[in-house]
Amino acid sequence: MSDLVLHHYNESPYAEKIRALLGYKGLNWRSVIVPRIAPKPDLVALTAGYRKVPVLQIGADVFCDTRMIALELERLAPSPATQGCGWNDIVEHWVDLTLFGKAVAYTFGKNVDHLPDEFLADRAALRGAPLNREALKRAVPLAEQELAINVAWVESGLAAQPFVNGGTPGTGDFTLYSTLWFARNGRFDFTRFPKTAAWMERMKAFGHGERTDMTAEEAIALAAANQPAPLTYQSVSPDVSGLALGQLVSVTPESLGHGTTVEGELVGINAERLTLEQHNERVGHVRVHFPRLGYRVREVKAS
Ligand SMILES: N[C@@H](CCC(=O)N[C@@H](CS)C(=O)NCC(=O)O)C(=O)O
Repeated sequence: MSDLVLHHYNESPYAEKIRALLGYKGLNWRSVIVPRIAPKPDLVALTAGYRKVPVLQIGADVFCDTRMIALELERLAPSPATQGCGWNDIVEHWVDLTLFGKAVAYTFGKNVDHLPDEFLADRAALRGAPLNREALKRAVPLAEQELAINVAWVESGLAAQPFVNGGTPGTGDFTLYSTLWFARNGRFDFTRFPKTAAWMERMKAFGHGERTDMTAEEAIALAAANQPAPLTYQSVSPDVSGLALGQLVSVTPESLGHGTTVEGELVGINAERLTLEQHNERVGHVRVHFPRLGYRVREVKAS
């Protein structure tokens, strides 16, 4: 049975990034389905409060954010490699900051009549700003136009090479693929972009690896039965920002993170990642790992 437990839901594009990466690396995994909206009591018991998906659990270690998960998967299964080329970071950054928002505006706008009120209220809370059905519908033509301009860049890039990364796919390919997969689920027309459409078929052909269902209770029992593994990286303490091991810190996603700050004792930190330790009755001691990129970390001062 696989040690890898992915907490996710099927419709999530960021989860699709990791499912496709698991497929490319030929890994087996266990699947725990998380609700699409808060409350998510089982997930947050494991994550110190982080509610987004996907989350990867290995025993009593919990990896939040696809960048962190991709780093861990590369460590566990270095071949075929997906990290190491500088363009991957640039592509991921462009997708996360620019393209993803356009794909969401397009797909949500197209499907808004099928989205329940509770879903829109939940996402509005994450944005810290209201979401209005009519405004979402009105945003579709512009989002479609902007998506098309961005996909045209991809189309010209893919004229020269089979993958964004070159001859084989890198993390940039997986991030871009999952965002365009989401737009395709919103019926974005890729027939205008044959090279991109063919690349998407190549990415899809990697599959998802072998997936076995697991309940949230089983995942929590697994965490409770294990101790966190020794850290696999060297901490730099204090780091350049002055944060030091042993401090109580808060971690907040930079985007769509309204009301989602988590806190814990800092037990590992360097320029790439950080680790919080937390304890609760349901899961015992767990370590929660975050990337530095995309998160604001602050010391929590005792009041
Ligand atoms: N930077 C995060 C983004 C994750 C993210 O935004 N996930 C979406 C689903 S695709 C989410 O969690 N939305 C709110 C929710 O499901 O509660 C990552 O790379 O994992």
